Amino acid sequence: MEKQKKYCIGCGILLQDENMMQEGYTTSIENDICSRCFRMRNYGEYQIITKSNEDYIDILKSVNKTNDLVLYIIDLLNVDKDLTFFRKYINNKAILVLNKRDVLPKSVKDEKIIEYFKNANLNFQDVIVVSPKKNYNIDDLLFMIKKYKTSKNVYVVGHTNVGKSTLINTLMKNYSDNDCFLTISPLPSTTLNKISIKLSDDLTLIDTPGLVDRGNIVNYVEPTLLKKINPKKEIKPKTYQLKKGQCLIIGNLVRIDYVAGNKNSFTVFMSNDLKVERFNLNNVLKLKDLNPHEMDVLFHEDIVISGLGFIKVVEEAKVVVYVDKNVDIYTRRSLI
Ligand SMILES: Nc1nc2c(ncn2[C@@H]2O[C@H](COP(=O)(O)OP(=O)(O)OP(=O)(O)O)[C@@H](O)[C@H]2O)c(=O)[nH]1
Ligand SMILES: [Mg+2]
Repeated sequence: MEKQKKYCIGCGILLQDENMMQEGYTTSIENDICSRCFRMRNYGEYQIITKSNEDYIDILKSVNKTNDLVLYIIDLLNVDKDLTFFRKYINNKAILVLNKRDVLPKSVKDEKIIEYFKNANLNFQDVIVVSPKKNYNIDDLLFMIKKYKTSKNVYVVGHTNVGKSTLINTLMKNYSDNDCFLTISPLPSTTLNKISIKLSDDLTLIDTPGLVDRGNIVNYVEPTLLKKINPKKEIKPKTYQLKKGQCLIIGNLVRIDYVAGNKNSFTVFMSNDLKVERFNLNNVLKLKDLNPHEMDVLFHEDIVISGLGFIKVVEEAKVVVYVDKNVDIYTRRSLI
């Protein structure tokens, strides 16, 4: 008789008890979770699995074939470089959920953040700012879901690490008696498959694996450093008045040389645990062996260092940014 297929309730992988070296291994098929999820939850031991982004695109295509509502999740500290990417694949009705509100300063108004995304004309039914970690705006989100859903099923999609599984766990904790044990972690590719979670008789949330951003710094730092990079608390922005010829060094990971422009203001929005230092650029050689990237920053733009956060620059500036060669850096209109 053929064995019945069973999937991990933490990450969605097909469970198997035959090969320890392969995905989905569990000591006994009686278990509900795989060994990888078990170790992440109980010991904080993380094991990176590299998922191909074709799988992610296949998932988007399969969601597109349904008529179901989609929650598109964005991490406010790591806003996608290309916001239109999602719409290349998904025509469904969708709500834009701006997640991890708690890490941006309280002084920034939600309306201002929402306005930024509404101006991008991305064709969402609605836009909402939330923080599942702080249980912020989750009631309003559920209200929106009920208002716009087209069937029982609601898909939760977005890049890896934006907090999709955390959001579903929080919705379930708040509004359902059913158990929900989605595994969450600070590493990319935690969720490996679609997972349906029944919140009530007329609402099922479907978690999905996220798109891995190869340019995100989390792929290139030691797991121990991840804790420092991922802000746990509200970011206290650090402002520096810089003159041409000065530089900022951030957490021994990034160096920004200000090479041309008038007296200028640089505000760093990154984890409080990352030390920021200012030097005269001729006096220090630190991090100069990293890949240099010359950039022209326009009036009121941010310099984004993928996975770390951003630096708001007020006036026009020419800068040289030194960072690991794989990490994506770019400018965008100031978020806040
Ligand atoms: N500060 C903050 N961190 C959050 C919040 N929600 C999730 N996180 C953190 O973000 C990281 C990723 O969370 P996950 O829920 O695993 O993200 P995901 O989108 O499911 O990731 P994949 O399964 O890899 O696609 C974890 O370290 C979470 O603790 C939030 O509201 N605020
Ligand atoms: Mg997940």
